[in-house]
Amino acid sequence: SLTTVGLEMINVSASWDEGIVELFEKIKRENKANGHLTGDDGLFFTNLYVTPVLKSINLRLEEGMMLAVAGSTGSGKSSLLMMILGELVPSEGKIKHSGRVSYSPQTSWIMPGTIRDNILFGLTYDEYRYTSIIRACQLEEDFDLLPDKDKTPIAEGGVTLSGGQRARICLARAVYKDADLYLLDAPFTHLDIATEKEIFDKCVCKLMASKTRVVVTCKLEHLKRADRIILLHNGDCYFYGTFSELQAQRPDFSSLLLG
Ligand code: TTP
Repeated sequence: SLTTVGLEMINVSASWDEGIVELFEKIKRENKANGHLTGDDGLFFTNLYVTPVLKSINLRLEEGMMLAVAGSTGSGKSSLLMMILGELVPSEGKIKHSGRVSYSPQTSWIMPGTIRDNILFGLTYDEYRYTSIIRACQLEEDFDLLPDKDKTPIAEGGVTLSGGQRARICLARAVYKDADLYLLDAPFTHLDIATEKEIFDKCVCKLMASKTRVVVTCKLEHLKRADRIILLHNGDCYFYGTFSELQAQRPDFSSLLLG
């Protein structure tokens, strides 16, 4: 076919155990050096993390598609994103994507500087691009209330931002970066339902319409508008496909979306 692959996973499995074992060994060495007893703490880590965090994941997105990653807490949604980022290396299978990735983590972070610095994050200011993004992320009204608008310094000596403002600034930063693939991990935390709905529609669906997107979300409205949905359950792919296929094949799916 003529379509280009935006993201593909073929039979991918992974576990976090190696990292955890490494970390544990480091803690053990440090404790030993400090003269602390460690006992059998190692068993705790091994039992918890030795099982794969993701098992036999298959998916294929064409360029410009939106994938919704859903599933209950601890089901592996963030881990799936870490795997695309290369932070979690698959023990089996193959991942393909076209290269430049922009990632918005679940926990928003702000560096010292102005709000604008936090969005541009070292990139040059393009007025049109910047304005469309802050509009789509519903940040304009917030800026109007600040003494120096988006040139207001944040962190030490500057204004304190709300959780929702931080979340929207981090989303704007991820969207401003020019990439082939956008990974948005639960970008709507701390936002009220109306703001979430607006930003999902204006930013994720419309402004980013031509971008390949992977969005962690459990909202029914978001799943409906995604091109593909992956529903994880304890690291297994409980479902992969379109929303109508989800309704037909997994009529009980909503019980897995809570949390
Ligand atoms: P997550 O991938 O964080 O699961 P999730 O994103 O679905 O959960 P939530 O909705 O609560 O954010 O975790 C799956 C398992 O992987 C869990 O046992 C914790 C483990 N894990 C690590 O060990 N290291 C990591 O960096 C991450 C992200 C997860």
